[in-house]
Amino acid sequence: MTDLLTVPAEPYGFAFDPARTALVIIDMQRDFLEPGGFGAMLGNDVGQLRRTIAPNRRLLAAWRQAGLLAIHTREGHRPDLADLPPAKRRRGGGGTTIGDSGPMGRILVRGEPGHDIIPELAPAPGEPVIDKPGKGAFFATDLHAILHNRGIDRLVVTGVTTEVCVNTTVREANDRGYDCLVLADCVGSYFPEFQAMGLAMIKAQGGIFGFVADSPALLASLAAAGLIQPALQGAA
Ligand code: C5J
Repeated sequence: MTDLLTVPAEPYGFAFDPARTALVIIDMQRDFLEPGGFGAMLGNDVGQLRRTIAPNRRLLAAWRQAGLLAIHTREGHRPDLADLPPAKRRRGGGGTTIGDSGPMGRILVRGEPGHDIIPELAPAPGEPVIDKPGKGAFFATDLHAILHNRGIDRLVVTGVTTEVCVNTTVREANDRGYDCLVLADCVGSYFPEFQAMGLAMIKAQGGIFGFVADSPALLASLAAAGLIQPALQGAA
């Protein structure tokens, strides 16, 4: 077994065995992040999410170089919307909603352009992609089975949005026995106050849901262990 590494984090250091740790990148989808997508159409400032692209790219490149498991998720529904709860469809303040035509195809429907992961973070062959109908990545998916079968007990969680799908996934993971490290510079919210609170809630009360650090701290620990080239710590 690989020695445990420790990343300086809040509320205290996050110890992990890289071979038993997966990077889970949540919902870095075009409709959430791109200027012409559904999120922008609703009037959100996608810049708040786009600032996470460069650090996620850096992290993913390092993670791959270290030969570790990276998993991608996408929020979306079947084209017939049979897996879309009426309550989820109803909510959203009226107007254009899930399943309707949007600027990048039908909103949050699998197979539509807006449902795709942004090209900057496209999954590599062999990296699992989890299509999830809910906010959490464990609900109605095979994520837990995939992690369990690979002996994974720690997660590094990044993606969007901090207070919705990232928080929900971390809480689901916590209840299933995983330790989660959330990287503050690699998660984003359209709302700065939710970004701050979303992170504060995870690390509160001695890490009630998990740990929070920045990606350079994790990259430094991988480099110190010789798992990545030191150059990758700063490469975009
Ligand atoms: C939302 C998500 N915000 N990925 N989805 O509806 O956080």
